[in-house]
Amino acid sequence: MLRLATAGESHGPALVGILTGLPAGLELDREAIDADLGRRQQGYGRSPRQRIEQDRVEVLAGLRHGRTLGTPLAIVVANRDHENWRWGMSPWPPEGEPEGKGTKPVSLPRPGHADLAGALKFGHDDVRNTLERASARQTAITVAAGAVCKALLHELGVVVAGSVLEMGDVDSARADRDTVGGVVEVRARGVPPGLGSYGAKEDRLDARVAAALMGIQAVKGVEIGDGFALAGLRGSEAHDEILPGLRRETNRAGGIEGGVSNGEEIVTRAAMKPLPTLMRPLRSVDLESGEPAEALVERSDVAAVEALAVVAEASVAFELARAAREKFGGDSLEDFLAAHRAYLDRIPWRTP
Ligand code: EPS
Repeated sequence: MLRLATAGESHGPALVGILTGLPAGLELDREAIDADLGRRQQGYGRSPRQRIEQDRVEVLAGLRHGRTLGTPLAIVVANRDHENWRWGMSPWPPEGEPEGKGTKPVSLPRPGHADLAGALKFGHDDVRNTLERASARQTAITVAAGAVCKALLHELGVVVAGSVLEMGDVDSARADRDTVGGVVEVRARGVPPGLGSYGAKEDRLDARVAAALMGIQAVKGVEIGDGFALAGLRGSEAHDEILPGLRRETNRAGGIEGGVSNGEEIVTRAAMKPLPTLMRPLRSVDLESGEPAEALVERSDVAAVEALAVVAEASVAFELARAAREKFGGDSLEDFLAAHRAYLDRIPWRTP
């Protein structure tokens, strides 16, 4: 079973991930992983933070001479900005006088951020104890792990790609000290039919892909294939007829029927709300005094829609790799690929 456990605060020392369930013998390309980390940092509307960070993956375990060992893969992405938060984000009680950033407690929750709900839930007096982990900074590890999953999927001939479909006008939003959101799409080609299952709701591939996308910061809506538009159509207009050779002329289902991949391209979209840190803050309440106040203003992005496309791509790649590991198993890459080949030989399906 492929699993990813992660940890790390936005301005703490580093982001960490442990990926278990990879087969042995998978070749990883450090530059390909770093290239995806770099793609995530780009795009219109990013905060000046991205000039401080130059995300690179470090591997601490599970890899030898560029090939997986079949044991847990431990990955790290350092937070270069931690240098400016050494006192404020010190994991241990800090020594010396307070200096740098993060020394003063935050008590002004931002509407739309995890600030208020997180502070209430965990009983934090300092909202920073919530916002540091809730920050989308942690998506760097998702992308590094997703790049590893893309390498595995590549062995099956599967290609996953994210792109931006829509985004608000960053220039005018920045001038108005406001933020914008947008819509991204992820497509996956070469996915064999039969990933996921209708046997239980948690096994359904669409449910898993949707959960993975909804798990990304600021995502408020997800659809598979034509999604919400299908609700207004008749059945005769909504489904993808099956033609000789098991060919389809349409793909309104987005490559998943009954929670199982049907061999067509997987198509999914995610809607991102405008980011909640506004330079012209919304009304809030000071949690210390209980009095009306303006929400916290601190350095942030105007938009991160292009970054979301990369994070969504990585998240879908993880779910597809997980479903492929379940279906084809194998302790080594060779066994995994042999099972994939035997399956495709057995079913009446055009191979990619
Ligand atoms: C984020 C706030 C900003 C973003 C951050 C996500 O952080 P900072 O306050 O340090 O500028 O830059 O995203 C990243 C650091 C990143 O690498 O994506 C938030 O509140 O979610």
